[in-house]
Amino acid sequence: VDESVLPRTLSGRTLEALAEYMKSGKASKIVVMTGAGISTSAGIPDFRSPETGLYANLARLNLPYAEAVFDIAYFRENPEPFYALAHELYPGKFRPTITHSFIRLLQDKGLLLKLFTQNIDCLEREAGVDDDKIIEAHGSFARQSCIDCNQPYPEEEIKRHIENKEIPRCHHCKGLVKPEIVFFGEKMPATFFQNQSLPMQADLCIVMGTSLTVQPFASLPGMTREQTPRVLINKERVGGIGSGSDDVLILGDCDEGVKRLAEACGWLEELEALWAKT
Ligand code: CNA
Repeated sequence: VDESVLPRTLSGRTLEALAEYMKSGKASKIVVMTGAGISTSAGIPDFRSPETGLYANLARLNLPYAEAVFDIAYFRENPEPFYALAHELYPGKFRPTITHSFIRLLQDKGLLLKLFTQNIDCLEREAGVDDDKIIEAHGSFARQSCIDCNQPYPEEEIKRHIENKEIPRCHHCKGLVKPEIVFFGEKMPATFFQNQSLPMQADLCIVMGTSLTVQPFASLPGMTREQTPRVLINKERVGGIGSGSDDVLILGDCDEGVKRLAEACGWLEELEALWAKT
């Protein structure tokens, strides 16, 4: 952090000062922004890590190039690889992390203004974050529809098809059905654009587990007001967070960072109990 810049809202750019701010009740409209890093400890690989990432492990699907698995033009011609992957990633196989439960805790305390996530794994939902609090910027497995006539498709049916390694077809037009994950060549959900200026209303911004490299999501932390504290809980410093007057860096594993923050707020027992029930 730039030591020459004095904090304007916090008493210091430390975890303790942040906790003091949160405990004082001044952080009552928190926006949280998350990415693949909050789900790696649940066992879901990120996409791009050279050895462990999903793309590195797609050879068996005989794709022309790894990203084709999420390419809408490719999917139209050959939906099998995506469905093979969906079989592995479909919600229900992974348990939310304590970081997911932390977001739920903020909601339970009435402090969560909105969660913006890039994740498609639905673990925030499984941790109990309400649908109306979540903006899934890149879509998710939460809904599915026909790629031709857009007709919604029942969840129990897609679940059964994915389990049985079958490809679901629209009941109305026989078109291909796809979970509403945003593929390359598709528009982002309208709810993202409707809510992207919401961080301006926040009194705290928490960014966790993202490299902040994918636009327009990466611009969200910059939408907060200048004096609004921003905290980055991540393995590495990203997105220029740390240069603002009230930026706090909690670098390292996000589950550990979240536990430290919860402890400083006096919420650790409550958080652990909530997670244990998940
Ligand atoms: P990314 O580009 O892979 O960045 C992940 C970030 O998290 C990096 O900065 C890592 O250092 C950091 N990180 C990884 N593990 C931890 C950890 N345990 N504790 C703290 N930090 C950690 O992922 P982004 O989400 O930023 O990239 C956006 C893409 C990835 C979106 O389109 C997602 O849909 C997509 N994705 C989602 C999932 C999922 O739904 N779980 C999985 C893989 C990729």
